[in-house]
Amino acid sequence: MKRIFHFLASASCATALLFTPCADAQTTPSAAPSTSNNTAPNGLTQNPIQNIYGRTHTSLNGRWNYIIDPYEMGYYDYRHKPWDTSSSGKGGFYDDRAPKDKNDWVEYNFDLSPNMKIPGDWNSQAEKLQLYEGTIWLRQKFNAAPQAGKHYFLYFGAVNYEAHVYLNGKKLGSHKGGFTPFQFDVTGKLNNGSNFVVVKADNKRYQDEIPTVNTDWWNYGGITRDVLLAELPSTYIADYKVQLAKGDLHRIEGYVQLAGKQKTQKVTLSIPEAGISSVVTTDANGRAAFNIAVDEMRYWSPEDPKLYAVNLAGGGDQVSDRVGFRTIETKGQDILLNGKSVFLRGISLHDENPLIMGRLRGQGDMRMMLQWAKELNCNYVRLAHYPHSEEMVRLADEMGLLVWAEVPVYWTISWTNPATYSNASAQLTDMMVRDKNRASVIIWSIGNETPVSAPRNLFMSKLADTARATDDTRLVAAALEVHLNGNEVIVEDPLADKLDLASFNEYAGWYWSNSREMLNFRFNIKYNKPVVITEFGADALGGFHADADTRWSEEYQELLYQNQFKILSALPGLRGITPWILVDFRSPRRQHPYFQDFWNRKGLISDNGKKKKAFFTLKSFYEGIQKKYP
Ligand code: GCB
Repeated sequence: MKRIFHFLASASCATALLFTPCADAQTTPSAAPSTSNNTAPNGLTQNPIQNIYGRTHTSLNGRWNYIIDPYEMGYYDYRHKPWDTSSSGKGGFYDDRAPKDKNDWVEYNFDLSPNMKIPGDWNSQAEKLQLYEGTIWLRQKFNAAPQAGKHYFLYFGAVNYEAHVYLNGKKLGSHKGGFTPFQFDVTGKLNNGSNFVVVKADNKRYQDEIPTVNTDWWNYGGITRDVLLAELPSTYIADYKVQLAKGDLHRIEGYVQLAGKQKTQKVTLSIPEAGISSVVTTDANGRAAFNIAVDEMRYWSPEDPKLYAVNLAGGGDQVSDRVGFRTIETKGQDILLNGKSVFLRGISLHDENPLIMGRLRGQGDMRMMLQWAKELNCNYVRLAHYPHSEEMVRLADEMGLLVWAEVPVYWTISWTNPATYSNASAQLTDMMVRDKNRASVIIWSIGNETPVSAPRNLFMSKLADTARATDDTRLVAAALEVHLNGNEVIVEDPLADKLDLASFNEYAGWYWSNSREMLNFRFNIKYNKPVVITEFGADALGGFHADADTRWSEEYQELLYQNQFKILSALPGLRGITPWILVDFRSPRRQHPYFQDFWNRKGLISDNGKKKKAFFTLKSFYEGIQKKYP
C-alpha cells in the first residue's frame, strides 16, 4: 500500500498546535544557529531549522515500503563497492527500479514489499524485526509543486542510527546519530509532480560510535521521528534564540539568524502579552542580537508553566513560537529557579512505550509518560540517555516539568578516536540547537557513567566546555559514578570541576549491599555543589510479592526506596533525585527468563501500566519534600 502526499502550500494549521505535525502545511517562522544553512560535505545543511513545526511544511509520514537488506546488496556491488560512488551513481535500491519489460533483470521491488508506519521503529512493526540490527531500505512517494524563489528542506526528526538519503534516485547525503534532527536542502531538486525519497537506515552497533556497542536499552532502528518537507521564502529566519539572560530576570537576550537571498533586513521580535516589540537589523551574515529590558513577567516554573507567544518577522518571513522565561543557576549547594531554591523531584525515563512495544508514538504516548511523572508529584524528569523528541520537550514546557537532557555518551566510549569525539560533540550541539528555546530544559548532560581515565577526562572536559560555550544560560552536568571504600560512598571525579552539579548514580541495595545493609553506607562527596542523584533503584517484577529480603519482589524494591530516603536524609546538599526509572523498559541485556525476559524491571510502573509499591513510597517522599520547598 502506498500513500501519496500532496504539497498544499496554501493550507495552514493552527500555530497553537506547534508540535502537532499537520496533515498538510503550516505557516510560521524560521531556523538554524550561528551561520546560514550552508551544505556540509555529507550533504547536510549546517543546522536544522529552528522550530520546524512552526514552518510551512508537508508531512511525509505515513506508510513507507521497506526492504530488509542484511547483506546490504542494495548499497554495495558484488565487489563491495558502494553503488552510489560508481561513475553513474546508479545501481542501488535507491534507484527504485521496476523492470522495463519481461526481459529486464531487477532483484528488488518496493511496490511489492511490505510497508511500515513512519515515524516508527521497525522492531515493533514485524516479528522478524524485533531483534534486527542492520540495514533496511524505506521508500515514500509524494507529490510536490515547488515554486521559484522558495527554499525547500527535507527534514528528519531522527533516524537510528546511520541514514543515507536519496531523492528521486540521487544521493542527498548521510547522517549518523539516532536521536537528533538533520535536514537536506532540496531546493531545485524536487520534481513538479511525483517524487520519491529512499532512506537506507542502519542500526548496527560499533565500538567507535555514540552510543557504542554496549547499552542497557533496546536499539530501536529506523525512521523513528517525523519526516517533513519544509517550504521557506527566499530570505528566511533560519534560527533564533529568545531566552532570559543568564541569571537576569529583567533582560531577554538572544539572536536571530537569517539565511537566503537578502541577509540584511529589519527583524521584529514581538511578545505581545509582555508588551515587547523590538526591531533589530541583521548584518551581512544575516545575524542580529537581541538585548531587551523587561519588567516583571510571569516567569515559567513547574507551578506556573506560563508560555508566551513569541513572534519574529522580517525579510518576508515570520515564525511564532511559545516560549517560557525563567532563570536557572546554582549558588553553593542551592539550585535557583527564578532566584528561588528548588528541589528537583524527579524521575528518569526512556523514550519507550511499555504498553505497546516501540518508541513513543506521538503526543498521546508522551502525555501518558509525563502524566505518570506528575502523578508521582514530580517537578522534573531526566530524559535518559539520549535526546528525546522535540515534541516531548515541548510537552514538558507545557506541563511544567523541568528537564535534564542528555546525549548517549554512555559507558565505554572510544575516548581516543577523534571521529568519535566529533560525533559526540555534534550530537550534543544538535540537541542544544534544537531545544535552546525550551524553558523546561535546565540541564545539559554530557554523558552517563563514563569511567575515569586520562583520555576520558580529556574527552568529557572538552564536551563540557563545548556545552558551556554553546549555552551559558543552563547548567552543565553528567551522571558520574561513585567509588566504594568500606562503607564510604565516594564521589570524586576530575570531571566534576567542569560541572555545575555533584550528580551521580548509586545503586546501594542492588548492585552492592542489599536493601537492609545499605543503611550502613555514608556519602563522602568532595564538592560544594548541589547534589543530584541521577539514579538509584531496584528491579521488581510487578505483581510478584514476597518478603522484603526477596530480590525481584515489590517489597524489596519498596524497602530499598524507604532505606534510600533514610541515607539521603544525611545529605545536606541534596537538591534533587531521579530514581531509575518510571516504567519497566526493554533491554536485550536482561536475561533472567522469569523475572526479566528482556525487560529491565526497575520501573515504578510495570509493563502493563500497574503501579508497584515503591511508586507510592516515592510519591509520599515527594509530598514531604514539597512542604520543605514549597
Ligand atoms: C545504570 C545505567 C542505566 C541502567 C541502570 C540499570 O547505571 O545508567 O542505563 O539501565 O543502571 O538498571 O542497571
